[in-house]
Formats: sequence, structure tokens, C-alpha cells
Amino acid sequence: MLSFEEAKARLENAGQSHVLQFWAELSAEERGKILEEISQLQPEELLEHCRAAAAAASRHSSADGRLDERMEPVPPEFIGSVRKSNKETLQMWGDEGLLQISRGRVAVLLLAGGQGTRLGVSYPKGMYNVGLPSRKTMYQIQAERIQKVQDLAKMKHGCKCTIPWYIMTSEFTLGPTEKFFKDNEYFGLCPSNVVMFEQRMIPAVGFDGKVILEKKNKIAMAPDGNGGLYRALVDNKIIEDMERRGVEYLHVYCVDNILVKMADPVFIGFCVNKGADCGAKVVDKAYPAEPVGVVCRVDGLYQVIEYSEIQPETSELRGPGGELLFSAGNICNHFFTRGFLKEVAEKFESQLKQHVAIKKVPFVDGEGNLVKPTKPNGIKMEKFVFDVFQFSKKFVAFEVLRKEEFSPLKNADGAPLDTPTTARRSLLAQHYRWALAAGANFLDEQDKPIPPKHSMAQNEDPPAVCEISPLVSYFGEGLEHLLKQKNLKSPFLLDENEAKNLVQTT
Ligand code: UD2
Repeated sequence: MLSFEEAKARLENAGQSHVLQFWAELSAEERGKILEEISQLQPEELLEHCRAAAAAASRHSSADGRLDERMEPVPPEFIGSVRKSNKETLQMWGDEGLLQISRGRVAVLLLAGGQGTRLGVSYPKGMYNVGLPSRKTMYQIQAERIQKVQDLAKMKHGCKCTIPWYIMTSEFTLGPTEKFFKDNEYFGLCPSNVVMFEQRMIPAVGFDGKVILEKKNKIAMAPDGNGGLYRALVDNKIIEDMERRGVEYLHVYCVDNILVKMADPVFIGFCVNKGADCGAKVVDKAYPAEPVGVVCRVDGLYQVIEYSEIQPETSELRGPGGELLFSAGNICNHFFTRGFLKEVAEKFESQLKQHVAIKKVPFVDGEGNLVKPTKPNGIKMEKFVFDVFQFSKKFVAFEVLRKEEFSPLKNADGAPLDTPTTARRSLLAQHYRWALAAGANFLDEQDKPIPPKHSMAQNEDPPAVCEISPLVSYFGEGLEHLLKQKNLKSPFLLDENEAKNLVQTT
């Protein structure tokens, strides 16, 4: 750790002397904390970061750097599609994916360093329980999907296999995530196959180019965006770990989509079959202002234009049939080969764009009083995970069905969209559809039949409550022999025990 003199010199060189303005008032412990924080900031990087943030903020509101004029949709031939492919083709891709999984070549990588500000909870989003009958959290659902897809690959190819689970956390999420996994015995996974690592934090900067103090002895820091992944991979030697385990293909995804298909064999198989080094799952955008990025091309290179950076007029552009021109909505589910990740992390990381967010950042004033600003006062810089698409030699997009694969948890209940209620509803609607397709009938509390409903609006609850554990079924497979012509009383929870009971009564 740095001494006071060294820290002072380092800050002076970066034009940030104000960070130690309260030194005389600090206790020994508080002094230790701020010195520790300063020790982690490299002087040249800090100087450059503060300069870049102030410069980016002044450009932020101007039209410079907007890409709207140069955007073009992804040509249809570069988009694989679940909707437009026949059963045999989907089966072929799924088989390819399971083969790769059975050979131990597939891992999943979760981006879980975000603060979940919009959801408004103080713990990591993965620990959230949306109120399913089973009370399972997002992490448990994901862990069980990993187990199930490992089992499916084993059943098909007769060899036990592992899908390592890499989890990128941040200073905010590492401690509680580790504890949660330990307390829950890694949800049945082997702890050595769950690899948590931490992304970097960077200071929030005021419009004057000075880092913001959130306490007398603490700089306001935030994770460096989900594109901080590439630095974190190098910092934590994760690519070497992948190499040691023989992992060739990565499915990278974000924490909050309750329908996420971990290591989806169809997506993996499609990307491998096309020889892609980089791929993105997309859904048809629901409405122009939907908060998802748009996968498109800019000057011939693949790119995502984030929802916060596209002009409303561009989002609203329509094609000849009235469809949205930029309709390929990014759902933060990406495919990368290990080779591509390595190349990006080692060669291109420094070229990734710094995205600017102007935010209200609480700060201490000159007297040391905490101020909660009413207007934005700070600049946060973030890198985005998808900004590496431009370096791909063979990029593919894969369009999946929203109702099967995308229902994100972004906002607290009370908001119109993307809440615990909508996430729970999407999952239960999916499981109800699976049960109906398997031939089940539902009864109400008085044992009266509940008439089946084969199509439901997005915001409609299914007429019966049915939850199916991922340990029983991954994408609706294997249910017929359990549920055909069975009368199930709503609410119905099909977990492994219930599945055994059903087998015995068949
Ligand atoms: C993300 C996508 C957006 C769209 C949407 C779909 C990015 C940059 N944007 O937007 O295009 O696909 O998801 O739901 O991918 N995270 C970190 N470290 C950070 C910041 C975020 O790991 O420093 C993680 C976060 O925990 C989450 C994921 O990245 O799992 C996405 O972050 P978000 O929820 O802030 O992204 P959002 O909804 O703005």
C-alpha cells in the first residue's frame, strides 16, 4: 500500500489532489481505506480517465459520434432463425451443440457485476426470487439448467461432462454472490466448476474532470461496464483456465433473463455449424423504444447500437411491410470462441469504445456534508460487452422466440414492464404451455377442470399455475411420459420428487 506522501504525489500528477482534502479529519482506519483505494489507481490511467470523461461529457449532448446515419440492418442471410427453420434443421443444430457439450468444449459465462439500480435491491440480482411456487432464485434456476443440459448431453453421448460456469462479479457483487453459493452448496454443482472473478472499478468524474468523493475517505467508484469482461479475463487469467479445461466455446449471458437457456445446444450448434467466432441471439423488437440494443452493421461491420444511444427517429424507421427496419433486438446472449476472446482481450481491448453515462452521483461537499444531487453531476464511463463484434471474422445472429427466451427482470414491481411479475408470468406461461403440449389437464381447487388455453397475450396469466423444475425439463422435453392425460391440480409444481411419483402412478 502507498504511504501518504506517495499517494499525495500520485494524485497531484493526475490533477486530483482534492481526494485527500479531509486527511486531517480521518481516523487511522479511514486513512488506511483511502490509501488502499488510491493504491489501486494507476496515475497515468487516472489522468487519462479523468480527461477522457470530461471530454466525452462535453461531446455527449452533441450529435458528434452518432452512428444513426451509417447504420444498416443485418442482411437476412446472416440471421439464423428458430421461427424460420424446420424441425430437422433445429434438431441438427441441437445435436451439434450437445456433442460439443459432451466433449467438454462448452462453458457459460455470466455477467453479474452490475448494480441492479433499477430493480432497487441492495443485493445481487441473481439472488432475487420473483415469487415462483418453488421460491427459486435466478441463480438457482440457472444452476439447475446447467445440470440438466449436462445430463442431456450425457444421455445422448454416454459420457459424463461438465459445463464450467464462469461468473464475472464486481466489488459490489462478489462477496454476497460467493456467500450465497456457499450457503446453498452451489445448488448441486461442483464448486471447482464455478469460477468467480472480479471486474475492475473506475471512478465517477465530475464535469470539471475531478473524481467525485462519495465520503471523506472514499472515491465514488462504479464497475467498468459489462465490457470490463475483457480486462477481467486477463487480470484473472480466465482464458488460461478455459484452455486448461479444454473449453472452446463460450455462451456469455446477462443475469436477469428468467428464460435464459444456459449453453443452449441449438444456439451453440448453429454457431459452430456456421464456423462463427462470434454470435448474438436476438429477438424481434417489441416496440421502437424497447430498452434493448439493436444488432446492425455500421460501415459494413457488425455492431450493437445501444438503446440509450440510438435516436428515436431511427428506432421508428419501418420497412416496406410496416415492420421495424432495425428489429434485431439484442438480448445479451453471446457466443464466442475461446480463440476470439483471447484475441480481443489481448489485442483489441484498449480500442473498445468508452460509453458515457451522465448520472446523479451523491458526493461530499467542501465541508464534508453528503449531498444527494437533484441534477446529474457525474460522468460514468463504461465499456460494453458487444463492442467486440466489429473484430469478428465471422459473425452470426440467431433469432429466437421472445416468449420462449426473453423476459428480463429490470424494474421493481409497479413499473409497466420487465418486473418480477412479468418475469414470473413468462416462466409460468411457458411451463403451462409445455404441460398442455405434453397432454396434461388442469383442475382448480375444487377439482373442476380448467379449460385449456392455447394462446395467451404477453401480459396474461395462464389459467393454471404450473412450474416445472429445470432438473426435470430444460426446454419442455421429456414431459409426455409424466404428464399425458394426467389431471394436475393448480398450483402444480413438478420437481424431481413429483416426477418420481408420477412415474410410479403411470
Ligand atoms: C443490456 C444490453 C442491451 C440489451 C439488454 C437486454 C449491454 C451493454 N446492454 O442492457 O443491449 O441487450 O441488456 O436485457 O449489454 N454488468 C456487469 N458489469 C457492469 C455492468 C453490467 O457485469 O459493469 C452485467 C449486469 O449484471 C447484467 C448485464 O451486464 O447481467 C447487463 O447489464 P444491464 O442490466 O445494466 O444492461 P441493460 O439492461 O442496460
